Amino acid sequence: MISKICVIIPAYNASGTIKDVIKGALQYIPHVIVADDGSTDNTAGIAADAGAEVVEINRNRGKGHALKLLFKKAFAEGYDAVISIDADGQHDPNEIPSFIHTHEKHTNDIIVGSRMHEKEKIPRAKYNSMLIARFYISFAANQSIEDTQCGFRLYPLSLIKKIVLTTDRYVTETEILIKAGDMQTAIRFVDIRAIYGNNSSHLRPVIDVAAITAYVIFYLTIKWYIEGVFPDRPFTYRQNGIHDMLSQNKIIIYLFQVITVLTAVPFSFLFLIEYTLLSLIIKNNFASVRKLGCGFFKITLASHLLPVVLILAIIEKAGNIAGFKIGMLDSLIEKFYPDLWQY
Ligand SMILES: Nc1nc2c(ncn2[C@@H]2O[C@H](COP(=O)(O)OP(=O)(O)O)[C@@H](O)[C@H]2O)c(=O)[nH]1
Ligand SMILES: [Mg+2]
Repeated sequence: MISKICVIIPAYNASGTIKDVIKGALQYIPHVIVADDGSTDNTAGIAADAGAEVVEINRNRGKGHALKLLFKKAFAEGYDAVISIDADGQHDPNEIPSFIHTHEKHTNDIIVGSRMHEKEKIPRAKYNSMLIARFYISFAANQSIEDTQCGFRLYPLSLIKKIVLTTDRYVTETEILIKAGDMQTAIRFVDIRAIYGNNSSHLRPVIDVAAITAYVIFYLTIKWYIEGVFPDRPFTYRQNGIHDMLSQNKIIIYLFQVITVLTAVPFSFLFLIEYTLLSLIIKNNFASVRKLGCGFFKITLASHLLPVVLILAIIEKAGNIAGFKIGMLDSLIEKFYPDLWQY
């Protein structure tokens, strides 16, 4: 059976780029749906003129909310899968066929665009943060995910229906990868171009990055609690299971995230002990980590190094402004936050 696929674009103040993205996508896929997220420019009008169906959100609620709305809309219109693409021209619609080809072979899998093979085109600080994100998100998703931060993806909607999405803004895309991977879905990648022009990002470097980090730590803590006490349990996500139950109330999530983030570093020692000693009575606990053969030591070390990374990043940034290049951070990150699945 051939899937019915549409393209979805969450858009916010993208009047300068949205037309080319839509026209480009329509060359390969007959239907494009744009969610205009309370833009203050003419994004909606330009998108409609370019041939897209436009859903208007009256005030800005962020990428995650727009994506969830677009999933529902595409599902209601009878689509089996959606391809999401950014509105700001950072993704080349001419690469849509790669997603379709991979989807034809692997209908149930998520396919994510990867820019990691174009390292030299990605701003260095961004690339380093992509490596650290990959290190942790891959653990949560039980597999190596090449590029965890790319918004150019193909999602099968039957899979999306099985996941309860509890997060907002930029966190939702990470939540989807983690929960899908942690319920045994394969996450594949296709190489795409890394395009860093002069487009400005809406991502708030501190708030949005902190929100993603807090969510990943929160998820991993719960996952490793479960894996620590159950034998042979590498996959811990179930719809409406413990992960979703703990994420139902916004205040509880915030409190829980603050607590898990603050206690993450000391607790990683606890996990190390649980990993080593509890395994004497619980066979194959931490099944997802154990199969990598690296033990908990690498995770504990990487987590304790995070404050060092932060300090070094600040020193290097100050150094750059003062006109000299230090460059210690790159090798440190490549060494301590590797892709453990490639070993
Ligand atoms: N609906 C909606 N989409 C957004 C919003 N912010 C960003 N996006 C979408 O997400 C894409 C990536 O966001 P961007 O700010 O460029 O992040 P970056 O590329 O990671 O720096 C954009 O091209 C938009 O398509 C938002 O507030 N609402
Ligand atoms: Mg962008």
